[in-house]
Amino acid sequence: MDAADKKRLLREMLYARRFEERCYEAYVERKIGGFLHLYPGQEACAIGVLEAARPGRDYVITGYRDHVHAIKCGADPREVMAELFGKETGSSKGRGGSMHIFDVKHRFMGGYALVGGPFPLAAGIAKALKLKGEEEIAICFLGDAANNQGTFHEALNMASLWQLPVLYVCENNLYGIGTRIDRSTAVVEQYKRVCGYDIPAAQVDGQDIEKVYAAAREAVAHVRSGKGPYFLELLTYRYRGHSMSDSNAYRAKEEERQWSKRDPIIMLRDRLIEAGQLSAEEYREMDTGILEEIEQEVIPFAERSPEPKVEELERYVLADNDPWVHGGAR
Ligand SMILES: Cc1ncc(C[n+]2csc(CCOP(=O)(O)OP(=O)(O)O)c2C)c(N)n1
Ligand SMILES: [Mg+2]
Repeated sequence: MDAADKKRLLREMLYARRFEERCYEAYVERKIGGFLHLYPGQEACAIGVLEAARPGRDYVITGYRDHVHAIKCGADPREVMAELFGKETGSSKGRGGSMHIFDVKHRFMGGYALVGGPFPLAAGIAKALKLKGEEEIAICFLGDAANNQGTFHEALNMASLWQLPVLYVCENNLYGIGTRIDRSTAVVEQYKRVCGYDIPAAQVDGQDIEKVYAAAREAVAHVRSGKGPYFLELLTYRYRGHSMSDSNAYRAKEEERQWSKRDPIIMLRDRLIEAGQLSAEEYREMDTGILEEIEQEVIPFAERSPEPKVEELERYVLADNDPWVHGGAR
């Protein structure tokens, strides 16, 4: 990566941070309702991995902490914010909310509330890609607690057996809601868990975007070359509670302090400044520009967009439920 690429990644991570912080405020202002899971602390994971792939062409799927993944795939941040505001212009027409961002045009396949739900879907997408002989791959992000779901083991077994082009990326932030990983999981180092399926795996520092990018390049190259699935574990940390309804009282303040010293944005910023590739002034301008963009383009778009119409409540429901609704035969 050259200096220009690193600066772009710095901007993308800072944008993600500011976007998520603004979501927090909008939630407190009651402009966003329902569930909201934020991403600060983990920015280098989604942005670093997808930088090594072909965002917008490769198929990406994740859980409910999904805004940044969608934006890196090419989703319009205004449409993501409008979705959070429950508006018709949202990426899921305001029907999905934070956990169900979806952007088929950019091959962002969601956004799932069900822990473990995306694993078999990713394997299915990869199976389709293989059958069609496509060059694209599937990339499935997951949490450390999600790996205890049965679907994880079922999907990885089939992915390995059929040598499917799928990359599983575990964002290990050490917690599943309020439960620390060593209280829920027998083998805490997640990359070791996939040896039973003969899937190559690696573990890397998820706070250092250059390391994430380098590891992801190898992982993506492996999968794209037809050698079957790969599992990448990223060691990371979320700064906020699990969701907006989590008071975050279960973590030691000292642990939080230690992780904040390894902030992915600050680490890359300082490295660029030390190398003489960025000035403090340039960084401030970058930040101001991002804050202005969010305040002047993203938030007003979401605010001014119309609510979905009540008459259209049943529109976009996939099943043909007319007979049920109109009293027809079962
Ligand atoms: C099938 C299912 N079981 C339980 C839940 C409740 N739940 C929501 S998030 C979560 C923990 C997931 O933690 P992790 O996979 O580590 O992801 P993180 O939130 O840390 O990103 C649980 C158990 C759910 N959403 N779906
Ligand atoms: Mg977790």
